[in-house]
Amino acid sequence: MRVEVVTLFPELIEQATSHSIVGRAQASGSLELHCINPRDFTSDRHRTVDDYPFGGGAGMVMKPEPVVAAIEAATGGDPTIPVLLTAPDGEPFTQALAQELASLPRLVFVCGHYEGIDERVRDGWITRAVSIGDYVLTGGELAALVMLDATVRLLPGVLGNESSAHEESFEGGVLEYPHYTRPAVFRERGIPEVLTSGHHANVAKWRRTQALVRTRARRPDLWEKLLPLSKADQKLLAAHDAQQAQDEATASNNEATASARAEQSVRVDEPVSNPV
Ligand code: 6GU
Repeated sequence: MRVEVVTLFPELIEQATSHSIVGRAQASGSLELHCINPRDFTSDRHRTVDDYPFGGGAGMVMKPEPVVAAIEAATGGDPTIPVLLTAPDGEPFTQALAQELASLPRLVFVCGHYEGIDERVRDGWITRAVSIGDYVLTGGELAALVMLDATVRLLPGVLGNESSAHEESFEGGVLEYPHYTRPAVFRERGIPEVLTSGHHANVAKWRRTQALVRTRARRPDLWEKLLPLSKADQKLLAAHDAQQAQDEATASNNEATASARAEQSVRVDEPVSNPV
């Protein structure tokens, strides 16, 4: 996959993509990444890329000429290459969009800056605007990096273990199950027994149960979309909830017993008042 990033801060993109998995994806040829700086497409002495907003108001707006020239350099004028603008008012970036992007041979990210980009650029040269969440960043570079990272890890051969891209949170609409590694006891904390049982089917059931329970507890929005559950999932969840209820009953019973014992021992220890 070939990706062009139109950015006023190419060093930020280059630095962040030169390490780890995205760095390796470039070294192996799975990803070809280029940065294009709108500042290189200015013709004035100050290499001006922004200007005051028509109508007044706070902040600066990115001038259309250098950005469009940079986009045209990025696409080479090929109108079939999607051009994504990072913008807080864009459509939400999701795992599904990452999958879609990962299937493309080429892609251009345009990193918005200052108060925004001249609306005519959006109208004429942007395929879609995308946001990474409901908060405002100082610039689009970190958002583009987030989207690029989520996309690149889905490219064939980029992750060592092909299944790890598919077992994770959001694939299949559930959060991921908990993970443990050695030592089996860390600072008096053990691990779920099933994981050392060697019983692969039970491990798979436990993991699926944990994924379901976590999704229900932490992400009611995802949970709603998961309903109705399959018969198999219903069974796992019912067994989990029954066990949980039993554990809670046992715990509260133990607590009652302990406090009754404590009560009794207090009575025994109480100084006996002198009989009249
Ligand atoms: Cl894509 N850009 C900016 N500037 N802020 C954001 C964003 C994008 N997504 C969330 N906040």
